[in-house]
Amino acid sequence: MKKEYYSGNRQNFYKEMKNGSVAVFFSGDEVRKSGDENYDYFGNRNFLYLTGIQEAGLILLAVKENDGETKETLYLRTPDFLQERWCGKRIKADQAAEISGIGDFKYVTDFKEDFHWMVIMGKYQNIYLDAQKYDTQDIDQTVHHFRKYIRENYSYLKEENGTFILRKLRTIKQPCEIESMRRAEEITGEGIRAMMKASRPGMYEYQYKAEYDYVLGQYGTEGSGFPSIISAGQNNFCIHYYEYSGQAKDGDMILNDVGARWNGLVTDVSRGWPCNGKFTERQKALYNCALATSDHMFEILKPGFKMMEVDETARRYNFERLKDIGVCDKYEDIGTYMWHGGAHHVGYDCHDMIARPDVVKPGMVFCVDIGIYHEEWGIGFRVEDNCLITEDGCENLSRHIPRTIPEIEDYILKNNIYLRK
Ligand SMILES: [Mn+2]
Repeated sequence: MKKEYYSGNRQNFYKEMKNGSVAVFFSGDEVRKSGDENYDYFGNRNFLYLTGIQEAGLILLAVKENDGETKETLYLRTPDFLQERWCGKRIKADQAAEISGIGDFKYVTDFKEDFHWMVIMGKYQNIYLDAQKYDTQDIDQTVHHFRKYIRENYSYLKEENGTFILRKLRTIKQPCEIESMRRAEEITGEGIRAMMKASRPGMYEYQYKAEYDYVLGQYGTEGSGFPSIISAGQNNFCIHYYEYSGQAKDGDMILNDVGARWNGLVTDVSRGWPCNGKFTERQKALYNCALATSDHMFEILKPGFKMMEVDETARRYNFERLKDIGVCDKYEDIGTYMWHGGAHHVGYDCHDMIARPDVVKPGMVFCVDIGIYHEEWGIGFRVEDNCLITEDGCENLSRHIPRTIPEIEDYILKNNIYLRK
């Protein structure tokens, strides 16, 4: 991404700030895993959206004066020769300027004092923080400790919900974000095709995953946008399955729910196929219901469609298809076969943290995810694609990944070295 993109994101945020306010954002910290080892650092997504920088321990301070003028400073970690020798270089001001477009830098060790002298004069009434938790049980992060510190020491600063503004901004994808998602879709597709190429009865789930991960690894260090779900047979009945220990038996369906990340943007695609490359009559019947439902959704989705009705419309349509093949008689029973909804937004997060809109608008990207789980027949899979809403309709960003039964069977037949006759 260009630095103008990140500058633009910050300007859009500042526009939403009230005059006489400050905003403080944290890049996040490393979390201890065990012994002297940390979990991989994973930067705060909103900090990444605002700056393009992923490094632990940084702080972005922005002020909006009473006349509406804004000023921003990025606080960097102080150079530390030994720490950097062991753990890697810390970002320097010129590098940070090049990525983010920010022009003013200081060191994090100056932050507390700077902040104190700035707000103690009484010029600012509000403070914007990105402190909204997903769950009340979530552990406190740096921003929550900072909020406590503000309440104890500067209680006259009224807290404003910066998370909400960021969610609103992230709802509509910009052209460069959509381009990044297209690139991520290509890589995801190559990863899924690699699994199809290697598929055969007797293959372990971890081997499928290794095929997928190998492809992603060829494109850089961003890798997967979320933990991959890759399963076979009975394990397909666990919606969020991460064990990868099972083995595909002849006749089993393979389920995967995966997505590469590119420039921070994530995709989320599911494909299902028989491990032996040939759909049985029952697999065909169920798969075509899900596919018809998905196709129907891509035909009707356009600006103005009520977001609340996306899931419901898919469920009703899929029920009719399942009824046609004699699987489900009453709409009340559809939950026996459809275990999850399928219209979550995707972006910087796989389940993107946006402000859930009332109606579908151009530039939104969300999943159309049709899962069917028939335990009695031992068949479970989902067909999940990424829907970009355009000016007058929508586009399936993952359409190029083998999706119909002939496409999947042909692809496997032509490319699979184990199953090719
Ligand atoms: Mn998914």
